[in-house]
Amino acid sequence: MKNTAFITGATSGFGEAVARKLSQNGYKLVLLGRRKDRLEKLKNELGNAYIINVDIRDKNALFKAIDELPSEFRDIEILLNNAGLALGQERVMEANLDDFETMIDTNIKGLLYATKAILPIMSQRKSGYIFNLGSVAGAWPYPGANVYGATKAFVKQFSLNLRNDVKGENIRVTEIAPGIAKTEFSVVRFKGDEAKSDAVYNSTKYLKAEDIAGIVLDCVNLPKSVNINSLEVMPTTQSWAGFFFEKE
Ligand code: NDP
Ligand code: 8X3
Repeated sequence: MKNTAFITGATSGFGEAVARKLSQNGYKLVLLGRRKDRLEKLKNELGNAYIINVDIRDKNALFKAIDELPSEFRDIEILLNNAGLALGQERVMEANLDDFETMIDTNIKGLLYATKAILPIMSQRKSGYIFNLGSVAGAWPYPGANVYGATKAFVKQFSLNLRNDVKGENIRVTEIAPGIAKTEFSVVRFKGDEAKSDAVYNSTKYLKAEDIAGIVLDCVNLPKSVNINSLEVMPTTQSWAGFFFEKE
């Protein structure tokens, strides 16, 4: 049995797929998310897993849970900082300020809390691999991505800066920035509006969560002397729309 992989946002999408992939490859799992029923179902299916049923925005609960990890799950080798969301796609003028705060609190602050709580364990072990889920939206602007894209730009730059801080610690850091991928992402973004969510994926190809899980495993299996800093990945059918010019 290998060491432990700690996965935030393990109840669906990328997190769930990475949990399955790493479990199949012999890793023990710590599964974090808010939907307890899903965490329990996954744990029962995969075995050798420990559940942390907290909201990642709850700093105290998160630190306490990590502090109280059973000894057999404290050998954390992989951290997948994945819990995150977009809410809405309106212009800043029409968008909801609470949604902005939720994205900032989850995508930025939640990721920081998990990193800060788990890094000392990796430093002590002098071994680890941190994956941070960014997005193409962190590098490429598109209408309505305003705050979501900005949170992912934070993830990109924080990941690069973190590499400086872990010098000498034998800890790898990779930002994975996916393009369009069919998960629960759009249902969440459009607050349960299935028609709007389906329209995102209609008549086009998209990444599957398993594609990202495969990439995570490929990175993990690279020689420990190799660090992929940033990895932007799109379906072959996705590219850029170009600049927009207002015409007089
Ligand atoms: P999903 O909606 O399928 O999964 C999101 C996961 O994050 C869920 O497990 C959810 O669990 C968890 N989560 C959200 N908020 C919280 C919270 N406050 N506390 C704890 N867990 C939370 O989407 P994806 O799998 O697509 O998204 C995963 C990551 O990938 C996100 O960071 C997203 O921004 C990013 N991404 C997604 C892309 C896409 O097109 N799908 C493309 C690029 C990046 P629960 O609700 O049970 O708490
Ligand atoms: C999710 C991908 O293009 O919807 O981060 O922002 S996108």
